[in-house]
Amino acid sequence: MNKIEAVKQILKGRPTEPCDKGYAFAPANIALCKYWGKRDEELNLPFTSSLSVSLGTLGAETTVTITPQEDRLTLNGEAVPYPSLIMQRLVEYLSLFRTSRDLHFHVETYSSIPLAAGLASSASGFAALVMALDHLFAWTLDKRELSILARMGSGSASRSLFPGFVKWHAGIREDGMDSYAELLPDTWPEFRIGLVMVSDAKKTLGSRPAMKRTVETSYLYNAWSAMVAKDMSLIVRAIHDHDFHLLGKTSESNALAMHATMIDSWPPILYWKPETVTAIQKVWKLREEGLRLFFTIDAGPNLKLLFLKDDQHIVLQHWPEIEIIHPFA
Ligand code: 2P0
Repeated sequence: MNKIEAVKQILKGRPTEPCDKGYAFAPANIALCKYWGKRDEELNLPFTSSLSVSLGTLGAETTVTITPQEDRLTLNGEAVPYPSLIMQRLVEYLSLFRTSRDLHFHVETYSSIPLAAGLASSASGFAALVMALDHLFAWTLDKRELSILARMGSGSASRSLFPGFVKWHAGIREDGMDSYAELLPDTWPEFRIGLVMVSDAKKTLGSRPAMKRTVETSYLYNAWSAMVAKDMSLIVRAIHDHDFHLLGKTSESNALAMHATMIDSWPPILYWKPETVTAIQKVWKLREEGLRLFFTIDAGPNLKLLFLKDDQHIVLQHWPEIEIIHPFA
């Protein structure tokens, strides 16, 4: 099935005339059990399920209106020019929802994600966009359907429709109708994330081609799905029991295993800088000294520290410059 058919299936019988304006907010998210590798690149269907925590008020606020001539994107108050990769991806996505050839959209987005913080903005961007479109057309889709539509913009966007802990079910169907995210009922107000910036340089390889290369060439990737199945059940249990040690340990080891599959690819993929390794070793040393501190790393060089409220002052002594996120504030 292609994207157009999948969108048609979801929007069957829904209104096709836009109202004046659609608005939505969606949070950014960080995966504790990672999504890495697609079984279908067109629909962004993953091989494995993943689990994330949303970042509270950090994310994208998007307004969509109708405009003549061509689609426009205004990002944090500035018009994004054609041609650019971001416009190309946006126009291609918006075309899935064009109910007539001369219908065009003006997408205005404000992102509160700290610039260059090494957080993916595509997740909150596509999630906010799809909810704003739902509002614009008055589709009144449920979260499962919205998650499926967001996933077709960017896989991790499927998880950005909810606050808190979110599980994206990989699904097994070819049409992807069982590949969507759901909110876990548990909250954890003491949970904290610290963003350690070791580099704000633009990455040389995007996560899309990096995932593809890993799937095609990594020998270790064969072990990834078994690892995810085990990690997923441990993380769900840790969240439910508020077992921070189990959560931190499993998330850190899951992130390291994902990077191992990249290093094992050919040509090898290594997002880390020397400063990444220095920061990893600093976490390990502090942990040996008794601090309850773990990390996760996405497709980039920066660390996301995982800790609890009670240890925030100690973490700040060691990293005075970091931004601290309260996912449940
Ligand atoms: C994640 N990442 O679970 C993983 C961990 C990066 C490392 O999801 O191709 O931008 O749009 O589906 O969602 C980044 O990949 O990829 C990502 P597409 P996406 O958060």
